Amino acid sequence: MASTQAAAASEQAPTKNPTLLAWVAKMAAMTQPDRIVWCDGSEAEKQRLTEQAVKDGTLIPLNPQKRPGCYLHRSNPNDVARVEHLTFICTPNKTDAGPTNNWMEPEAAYTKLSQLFEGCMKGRTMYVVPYAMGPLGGASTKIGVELTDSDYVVLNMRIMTRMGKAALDMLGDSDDFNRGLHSTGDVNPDRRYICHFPQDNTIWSFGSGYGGNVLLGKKCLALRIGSYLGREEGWLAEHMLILGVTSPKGETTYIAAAFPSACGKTNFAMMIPPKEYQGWKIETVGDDIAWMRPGPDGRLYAINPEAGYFGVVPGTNYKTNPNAMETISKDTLFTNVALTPDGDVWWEGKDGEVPEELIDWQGKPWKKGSTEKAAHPNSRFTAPMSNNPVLSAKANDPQGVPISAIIFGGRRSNTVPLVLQAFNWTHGVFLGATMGSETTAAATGKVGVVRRDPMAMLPFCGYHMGDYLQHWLDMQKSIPQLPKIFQVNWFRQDKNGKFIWPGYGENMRVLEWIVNRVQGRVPTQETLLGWVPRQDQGLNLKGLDLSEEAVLEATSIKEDEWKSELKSQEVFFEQLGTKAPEALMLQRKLLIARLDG
Ligand code: TSX
Ligand code: MN
Repeated sequence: MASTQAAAASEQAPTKNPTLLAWVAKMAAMTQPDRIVWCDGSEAEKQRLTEQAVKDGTLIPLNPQKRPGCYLHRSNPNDVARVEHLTFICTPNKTDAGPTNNWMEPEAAYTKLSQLFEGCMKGRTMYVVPYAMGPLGGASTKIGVELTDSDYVVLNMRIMTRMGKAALDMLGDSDDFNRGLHSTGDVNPDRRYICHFPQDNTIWSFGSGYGGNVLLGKKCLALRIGSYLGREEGWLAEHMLILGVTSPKGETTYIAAAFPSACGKTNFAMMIPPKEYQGWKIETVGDDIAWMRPGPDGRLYAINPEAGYFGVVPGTNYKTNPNAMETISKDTLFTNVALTPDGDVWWEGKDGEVPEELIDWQGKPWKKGSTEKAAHPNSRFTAPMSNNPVLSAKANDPQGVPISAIIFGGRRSNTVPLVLQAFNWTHGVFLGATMGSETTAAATGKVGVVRRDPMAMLPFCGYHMGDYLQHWLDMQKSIPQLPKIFQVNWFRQDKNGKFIWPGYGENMRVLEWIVNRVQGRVPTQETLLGWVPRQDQGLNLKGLDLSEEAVLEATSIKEDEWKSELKSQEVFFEQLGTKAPEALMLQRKLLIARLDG
């Protein structure tokens, strides 16, 4: 049986790549699918798979007048988010994975998961999904092949990556591709594992059908395996949006920014400047992941390895993100949102009236006023980036864009001021390393607790966090024209718990200051924490309905808050043990000395 399948696999395969054929045959021998289908990424294939997914109930067609080309998918209610406790980095030594990752010994992991994969595709189809992370033909671009028994995964990968024949052509006969194996299995949380084998450039994912666990190009390859490869090869794989800001004079500055989840990365990447900024334009290169490497001119160049957006739906509306609303108006897959009687989708925080009646994300009738959420808080859209009205033309440029500034942000109700610039690269890495974000009601656990999330990479770093921070420090030597590093906080609150800074489009004022700083146009004020906007020649607040006290409060630096902040940072650094980089420990000491001095 196994050898018949191996023959079948190579017979219809649109490639002669011997490594790829042998691997597909081996995986098919283990999982024993009834059929093997090589995906070409064509329109005809999309139609065929969509029709089939509608027939088997995986997709519900939406009203073609209201949402042309859009479908709704409901995942198993036990399978609605990434599962960090079931995500493993499988390196020979536990210390290589570090204290912030779950670890399994590679052979033990292969053995354990082989038992789950054994025969799991009987009666099913195995899809072979070749895909490129990054613009086709780019030097930074990586090829992956995902074997999956889920048509939903294929249709999502088709949006999120450059999938099909083009990727296979780019691979040619090379053996340099990520080997991804996925089966939805029986969606049992007790038999769910997402295992990464960085040394083998391999990912095995079993027992889930949800986005981040199964769209292997995204968090698994582009961040966990990517960060590992980045360290080996001298580049950075980061959880960052990339945007271009163009001034009325036509000068474009490219910026990368890391924010933990629930801080509005997608909103920031698609932001519309306020009316006072006529002639300014923000364009999106990417909303989630940046791969950055030094370019021939000594600057740091970034590509967005993805081709689509897998964004959180609730809270998205024409006030918070009009460009996202346009992006998801057609050819979009919705997962776990509510269905309206007229075949449109609905979610908490959508514009307009709450409908009287809905079908909720679990497929049950829902009435206005219900205490249950109609859409799951982690419900998602999968939309092609080509739908984005402000997509940068550079999003498809294999060279990427030269990054002038890197921003680190977090959700902090106190302590961290609106914006500051790091004194230098090492200090900037310290700001990234000490990033923290307060938990929101949507997340599990307590509200308002600061979680350390260095560079927003805590769940996504594929090796030891201490080695990762050292790699960031080391990159200084290979980037002659270093980006300037900034820290921002849109989420500071007043005594009454009200957000002080209006955020959203008004963040353009902070962005303009950052642009002016990197272009060397404005003077600055030195503080204990870094350089901040001066009272004069600082932030442009023209037309902003915000009192002078509020601005002072949003930008204030309170020494007592920083003394407790440093204590809380210490807990994180202690976790890294001897791998906590010396240069960061010195930054910490300098800050303590400045505060005590
Ligand atoms: O995305 C956000 N950004 C960045 C936008 C470019 N959000 C949403 C975060 C959850 C995804 C924000 N929330 C931002 C922000 O800058 N700021 C805030 C906090 C805030 C919330 C509401 C108001 C002001 C600030 N104002 C009113 O509701 C009227
Ligand atoms: Mn993300």
